[in-house]
Amino acid sequence: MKSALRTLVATLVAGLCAGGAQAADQVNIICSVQAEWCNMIGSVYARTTGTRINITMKGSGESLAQLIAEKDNPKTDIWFGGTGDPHLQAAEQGLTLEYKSPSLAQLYPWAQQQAEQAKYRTVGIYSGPLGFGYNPELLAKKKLPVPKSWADLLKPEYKGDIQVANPASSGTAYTMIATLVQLMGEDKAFEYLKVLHRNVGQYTRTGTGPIKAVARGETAVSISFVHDAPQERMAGFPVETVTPSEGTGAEIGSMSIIKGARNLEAAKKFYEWALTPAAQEMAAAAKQFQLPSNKNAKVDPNVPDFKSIRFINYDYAKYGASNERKRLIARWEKEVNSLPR
Ligand code: S7P
Repeated sequence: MKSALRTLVATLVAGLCAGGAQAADQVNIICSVQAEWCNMIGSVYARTTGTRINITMKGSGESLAQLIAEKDNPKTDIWFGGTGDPHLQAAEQGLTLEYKSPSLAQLYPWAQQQAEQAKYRTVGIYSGPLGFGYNPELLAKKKLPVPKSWADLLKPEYKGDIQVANPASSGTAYTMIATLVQLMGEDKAFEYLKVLHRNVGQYTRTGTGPIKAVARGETAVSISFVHDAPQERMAGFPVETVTPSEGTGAEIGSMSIIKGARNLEAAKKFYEWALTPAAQEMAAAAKQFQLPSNKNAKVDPNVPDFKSIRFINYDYAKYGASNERKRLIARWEKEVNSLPR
């Protein structure tokens, strides 16, 4: 792994030198992927370009809240990663800058479509399917079957054994609500969420919390992105994943330049670099297994096999719209989260 990283750094240095890249000042990044990936891109880019990289780590929902709070005096230049819906919402609210990358043609259609829908105020950098994480040892101990469908999660035997994040703070949990609404129709989805609520032991703040809890035996089942499991398995924890038989949604993890960025030119250089295959391959080097958006990036064998998953036709434009997102989260707070468990 170390020698692979050395080769990657050497390739990047060579590429940047050949392109005549100059050291820029600094880039302030809010990073919404996991810490290992944030740290790797930050330190590799800083070392190879001399740019000072300041990273703040936050989940997607919380990043959007920070950018709204900073609107009149932005302290952030780039928002890297996190579920696509809040990036679309930020675009719609004029928090992010229109920028049409010359590399767009190298990206998969879903990543280009994310950019077009946002009028080029964001771009897709990875994708990953929503599913369930489970701890096979804990399920066996509790004599519980592996849940295979959304319907299974409502069975009383899972009471208290399911974790999912709170959609008010988490883009992952919002992806779940939007997926269920598209799969079942809105009223049925809310009936579903009310019954699911009885089985939820804890709503976590961040989207990655539940699968970490599963891995550590704190809960048996989570609703999570399935690409977040291999890293836990590699650390020796017992965690498996499954995607629901009725169909599921996928995130388009995105990246945006902040409108009013104080380090705009440096931010654009970082943005271009982050779309290159070499930069995107760093996800797997940091044990993060989303599907990269650049068609030329190598796909690690741990990346979920999209062809074997039943996907809904997720309407990113509709569910990334500010009013829709706010309305669905408010409805969840009022009709679901207020109920006793
Ligand atoms: O890096 C793992 C991942 O699941 O976390 C991102 C996101 O920050 C989750 O945010 P929330 O805490 O708001 O749910 C995902 O985009 C990414 O795949």
